[in-house]
Amino acid sequence: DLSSVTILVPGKLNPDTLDTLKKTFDVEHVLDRDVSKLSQERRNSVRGIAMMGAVPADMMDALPNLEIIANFGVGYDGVDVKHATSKGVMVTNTPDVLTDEVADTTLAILLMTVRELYAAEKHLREGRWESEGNYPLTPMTLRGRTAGIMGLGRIGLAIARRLEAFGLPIEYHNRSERTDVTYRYHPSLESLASSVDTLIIAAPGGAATERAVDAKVLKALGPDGVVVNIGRGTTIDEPALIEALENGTIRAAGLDVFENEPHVPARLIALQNTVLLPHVGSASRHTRGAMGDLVIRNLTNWFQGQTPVSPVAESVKAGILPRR
Ligand code: 8YV
Repeated sequence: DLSSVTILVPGKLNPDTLDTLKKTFDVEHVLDRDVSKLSQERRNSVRGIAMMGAVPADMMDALPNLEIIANFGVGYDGVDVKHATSKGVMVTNTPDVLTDEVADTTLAILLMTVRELYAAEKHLREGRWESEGNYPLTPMTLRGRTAGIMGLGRIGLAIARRLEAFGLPIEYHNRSERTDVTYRYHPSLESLASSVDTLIIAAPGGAATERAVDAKVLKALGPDGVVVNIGRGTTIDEPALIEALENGTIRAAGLDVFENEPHVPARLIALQNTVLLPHVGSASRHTRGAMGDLVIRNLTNWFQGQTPVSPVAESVKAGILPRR
């Protein structure tokens, strides 16, 4: 009987997902994420977590009967998976269901950035087309560009397919070379950056790529360089990016993610050669709904003694199984 299984929701969650969860499970919603203020008895009863954002080690340690963490999102850099794995706690995420949405958004950001579509739209809305005339011709174009993808996973590949349709040559950097694509592989990010002029970041984030896109990489990308980031803000050295945009080391950037969300540095906002979006890559009702359904299916499966639909690689590797 799932209604006797307690699921902790620390912080905000998609409202439809929260509603469905409440209809299925016994939900403890701790909006300020402070689990320590729950009674010991209540903490003991928690067997699952449904969340977006972060689950640090101390939150897991405060819940002695925790079995599963169901992350709302494909990226789970906020979850201390190493700690979860060491405790035999399953972690699931929401791959696939958001791939096309995020790839669509990426192409939109790229076009907005190189063709100044936001500024051009503003020109019309402010009545300047009629009063001043045409919006100036854009110095940048997608024509003749070469795309370099950092992180050729599911989302990176969906972006690559779209870029192919746009006629762009594609190269990539990944943890390891893929055997199922013919795109040129670069074993280092700097090598990729020096070979292309359009760097698209679709890497998952986390310690391994923290601030990997640094001053050296940006310099290698060069003065016509465009950076698009739809992965994680932590993958870019944000102060170095701001420098590079201010002094012309690169040309422009389109960013959906930032180092310290929802804070966006004022210097970044002051720049005209940036397109800045509030982490909307997957943010349609359709796709967030599908992600929520997957979170719930992962939890439902688990508490019915089955394997979850989408366990993360670390949990699979560790052979973590339901407890019944
Ligand atoms: C999530 C995301 O909605 O899937 C991801 O990794 O970044 C977004 O799609 C986000 O994690 C929750 O706010």
